[in-house]
Amino acid sequence: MVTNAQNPTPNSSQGVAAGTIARRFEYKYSFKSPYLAQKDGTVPFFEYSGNAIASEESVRITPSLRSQKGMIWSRLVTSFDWWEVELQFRVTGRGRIGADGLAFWYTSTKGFEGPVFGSSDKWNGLGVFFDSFDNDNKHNNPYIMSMVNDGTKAYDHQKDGSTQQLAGCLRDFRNKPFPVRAKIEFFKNTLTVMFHNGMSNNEKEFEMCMRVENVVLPKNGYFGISAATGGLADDHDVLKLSVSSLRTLEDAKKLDDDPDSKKVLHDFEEYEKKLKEQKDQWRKDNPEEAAKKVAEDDWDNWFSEQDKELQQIYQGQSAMREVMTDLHRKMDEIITRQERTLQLVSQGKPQQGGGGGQPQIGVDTIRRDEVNAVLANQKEIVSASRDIKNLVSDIHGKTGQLLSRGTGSAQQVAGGGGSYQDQQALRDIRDSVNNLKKEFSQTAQKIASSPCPNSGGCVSTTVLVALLGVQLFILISFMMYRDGKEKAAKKYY
Ligand SMILES: [Ca+2]
Ligand SMILES: [Ca+2]
Repeated sequence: MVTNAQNPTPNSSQGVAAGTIARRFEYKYSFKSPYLAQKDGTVPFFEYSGNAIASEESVRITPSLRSQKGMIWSRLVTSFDWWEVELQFRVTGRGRIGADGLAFWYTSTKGFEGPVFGSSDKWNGLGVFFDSFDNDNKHNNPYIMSMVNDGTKAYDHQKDGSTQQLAGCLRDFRNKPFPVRAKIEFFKNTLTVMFHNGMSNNEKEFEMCMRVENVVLPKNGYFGISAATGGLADDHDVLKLSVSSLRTLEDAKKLDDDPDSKKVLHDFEEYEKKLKEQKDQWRKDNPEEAAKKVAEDDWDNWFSEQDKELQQIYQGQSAMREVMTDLHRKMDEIITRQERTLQLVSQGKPQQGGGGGQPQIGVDTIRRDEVNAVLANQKEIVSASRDIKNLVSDIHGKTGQLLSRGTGSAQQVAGGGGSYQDQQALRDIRDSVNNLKKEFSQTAQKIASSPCPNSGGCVSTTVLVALLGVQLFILISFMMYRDGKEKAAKKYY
């Protein structure tokens, strides 16, 4: 939908301070599922080539066959300076390792078929690469990186562009239960890439991948997505490319008064109407598929019956994550408060008054009992994290058992489903995760209610880091378990 220029979005997870920018959806540079492609296979305002195929659901940039290349480019060159792009895609393959990867482009001219993730080299502008295959054997793929080129540099494939990158982050984007997402924002020469790992469909779970200042890109350009496969192959499916132009509030106001802008809005409404008519017609023609589509929108239907336990684990993880984010925010608040207090204390340094030798301290002093309270609180948190540690090693042990049993009993248990013991162990893991969740919320509450008036005594960042580590650990344990199970399952094919 159109976000009107005068309504800045309250999204605070963005790189640029919220409330100071206005977004406007640019439909002529965007596509999204469902009803992405028209009946004749065209995608409005876009052109695709190579091995790319567009359907109502997505644009398959490459199918999972060897040596494929595909791309899709916006037909129009941009007419705005700053923008934000939300990209939603899936990279799926049967192997533990896939190739080659997917690239997002903003370049002064459209790319053509070439060696850089399906598109041409020596581009002028920005490339954000989702690089699946580890060419330089540094064990650091899948990797997300950005590279700016002025039209002279050749991408160093053998080194995964490691010496040419602007910035990057190590994130796995293959074979996720939900589509992964990236928000690529370019505002006032600052490039920000946020990434959503597709472990849930929770909008809030974007995390920072990179933020680079003083980035210079061509003033006008084309948006494109390309992908390639090599000896190994993945399906590269793009479900959504949503472009919004960004403006300062002042510029947005100016635009609002512009009669041309009103026309754009009117055109968009017309376009939306036409699209809706097409959708209604499609629903009438395909009532069964339409019903299926409604069902797919429901979270529950994303998982099969056997995967219900998995779903619970995902949901548990998601809830834990939210608590952690909350904790993090509270820690930030506490740190700010501490800094302020510190300042106050240093301003109110002992003054040698004429009366006695009694030093006067600023208004906000620390009393002994407060210090004691803080210390006690900290001790409690440390013991809580010790409990969490024990729980995690417990989970680890169970996962190990499960793994060995998974490979051992695979011969008897046909094609997945899992034995009774597997289910029991899974249930144990789930219970442990739930316990952990409870612990986290308790810890969060404790921190929130803690009297934390002054410097020195508060929860150290080490505790927070430890908590984050624990979270990571569970994820890894779970992955190990899942991989083990997958391996066992593969023996039947
Ligand atoms: Ca690579
Ligand atoms: Ca690499």
